[in-house]
Amino acid sequence: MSEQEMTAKKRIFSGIQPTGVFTLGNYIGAVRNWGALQDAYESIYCIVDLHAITVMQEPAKLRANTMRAYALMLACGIDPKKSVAFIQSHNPNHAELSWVLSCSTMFGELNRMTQFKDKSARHADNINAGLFTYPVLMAADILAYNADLVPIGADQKQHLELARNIAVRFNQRFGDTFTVPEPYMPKTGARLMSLQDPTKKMSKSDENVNACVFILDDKDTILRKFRRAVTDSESEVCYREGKDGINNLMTIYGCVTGKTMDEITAEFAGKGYGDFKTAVGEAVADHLAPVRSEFERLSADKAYLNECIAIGSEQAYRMTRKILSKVYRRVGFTDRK
Ligand code: AQP
Repeated sequence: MSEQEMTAKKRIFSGIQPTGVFTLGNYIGAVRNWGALQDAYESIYCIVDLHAITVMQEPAKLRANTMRAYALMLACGIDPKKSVAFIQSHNPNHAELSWVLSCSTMFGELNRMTQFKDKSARHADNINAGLFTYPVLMAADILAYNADLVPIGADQKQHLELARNIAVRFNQRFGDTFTVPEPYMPKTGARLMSLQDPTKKMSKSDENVNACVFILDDKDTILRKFRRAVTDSESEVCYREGKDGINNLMTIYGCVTGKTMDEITAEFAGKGYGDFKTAVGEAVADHLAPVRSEFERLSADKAYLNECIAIGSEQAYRMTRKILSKVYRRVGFTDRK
């Protein structure tokens, strides 16, 4: 892409944690849209390993998971020739900007974040300061690129709102510096729910493996997980309040087939939940099959992956250095000679 073409386009930024194989929720809520948006936007996507260590990680496993997440990101459709695709810790500007922004973020704001409350309840033995300041680092990730748009699932909406507030506050105090980013959420599938507890979001770190479909699961596993999905004691496939399990399965089926809720209801009229669950499993497995085979192909080519990571990290560093220098001047730091 030429320099001119790049600057004419709006900028998009998003990231995903290497805390495990991506779930169907991560894929439908976020990563699938990244690929779809990369022609229309100047796109920057990264594996956010700095965020991952806010919960306990085993170092060797984190390293392997980060490489796997990078390969998965490409397998989901991110083309490193069209997008800047890199690993967050390879660009130190994220962490540097995060410190400056943390001094423009109020304790009370961070204390209201629901993800902090959820994660500190789940990791009561490790409520570290990084878990608390996670949203500031996320703001730095986005603002360091002056991104216009951030594709996210619904669970990240509150964090994005905070990033916007931080940008506005900084701009008011120090003069126009940051673009105030907008969220980009899919119309359906912004919040896929656990298959075992449909009142909880589907999460890759869920201890119950039957709660999520991972995008590398084989067909039999996918079918089994959907057959075991928790539903209700009725038998009618229709989208209605109180039918959380069926609503979630209908959303998933709609996202992978493009069918509307009315079409799905008509298709399964008079059929039981068993038939419906099998159909959802089949449709998801078929939808994910090309991602799985592309992942296998890419994983066998470590040299290619390492080259893409190196190029992406260098591009990301260059894009953010200018903004960081501007921030340093604005807050009153002396020039580095
Ligand atoms: N269930 C979901 N439905 C729709 N979108 C989702 N996302 C996550 N879960 C769902 C979106 O995926 C992107 C990447 O998420 P992340 O890895 O940065 O962190 P997360 O939101 O905390 O996702 P997980 O899977 O729940 O990770 P763990 O278990 O490690 O905390 C984000 O855009 C997110 O909105």
